[in-house]
Amino acid sequence: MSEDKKTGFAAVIGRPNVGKSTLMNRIIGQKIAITSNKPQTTRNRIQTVFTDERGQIVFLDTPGMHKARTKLGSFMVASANSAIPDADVILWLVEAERFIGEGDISISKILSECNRPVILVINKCDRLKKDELLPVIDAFRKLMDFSEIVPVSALNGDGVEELTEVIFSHLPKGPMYFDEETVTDQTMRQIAAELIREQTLRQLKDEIPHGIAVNIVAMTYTEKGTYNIEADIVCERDSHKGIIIGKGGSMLKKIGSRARTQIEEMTQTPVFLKLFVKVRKDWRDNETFLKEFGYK
Ligand SMILES: Nc1nc2c(ncn2[C@@H]2O[C@H](COP(=O)(O)OP(=O)(O)OP(=O)(O)O)[C@@H](O)[C@H]2O)c(=O)[nH]1
Ligand SMILES: [Mg+2]
Repeated sequence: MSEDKKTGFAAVIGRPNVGKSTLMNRIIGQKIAITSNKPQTTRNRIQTVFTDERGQIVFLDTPGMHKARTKLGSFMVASANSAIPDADVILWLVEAERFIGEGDISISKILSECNRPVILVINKCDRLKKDELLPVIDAFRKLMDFSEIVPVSALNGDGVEELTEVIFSHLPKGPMYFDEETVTDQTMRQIAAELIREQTLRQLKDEIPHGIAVNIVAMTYTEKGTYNIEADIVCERDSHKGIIIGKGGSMLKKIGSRARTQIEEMTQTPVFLKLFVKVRKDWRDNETFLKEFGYK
């Protein structure tokens, strides 16, 4: 009987780069959200659905909470904040290794007033020695009251099943929100654009990838059973364009071939990918461009 199942929304909140998207991908067992070692990788709210015999958890992955310096940044922080009232339970993800900073204090202020159970998830525990965990727990406990505290490693999966059980224990009983086949609200086009942007984050250095947007111009399924994709990599300055293309086109080739492999894995279909690099000066502060690139 579906009435015996637990179902609800779990928002994954935290500072940039703490492993929110890695954790969500790990629990659902599929790569939907892109990840990188650079902060501010996720820019939109991404919904994914985990279903098993216990019920259904609808995860809301969010951009990292930070002090916004651009209109894109403000959009990202607003997206993260918007997930809180939509959730039945909040997962506040923190990094085991890092000291508590101003960012954590301001997140704790928001969450202590949200009237929802907050689970403190201490991630990246694979980097900690056993006796280093207790001081971390004590430090966060001083900030606010938590419903639960769960140490995990999103990277190797330690503690993730325990966390899933804890999330279910905080969800109400009720009918499922989605059928069992539903995994995400993201379209294939959106995921393809993100997989291309992921490679720009992974291959390019410094500030350049933060000023990149990817726009899928065309994505067609051909009679031969392949996908033909044309996409623009949009950057902020002429000088960035040259770096993205690289010597003799080498960087763009690398980004394209790695992104193609990832898109083929997702679609289980051969992919032909054509990439173009365009400049839209300071697009991160331009409302029209932000809308055009899906940040609205
Ligand atoms: N050692 C270790 N690294 C991890 C773990 N979880 C995530 N990472 C790494 O941390 C980095 C950031 O991971 P993301 O999942 O992109 O982090 P995020 O919180 O979604 O970041 P934003 O989207 O920028 O807010 C990546 O390099 C991950 O591989 C973990 O449990 N252990
Ligand atoms: Mg992320």
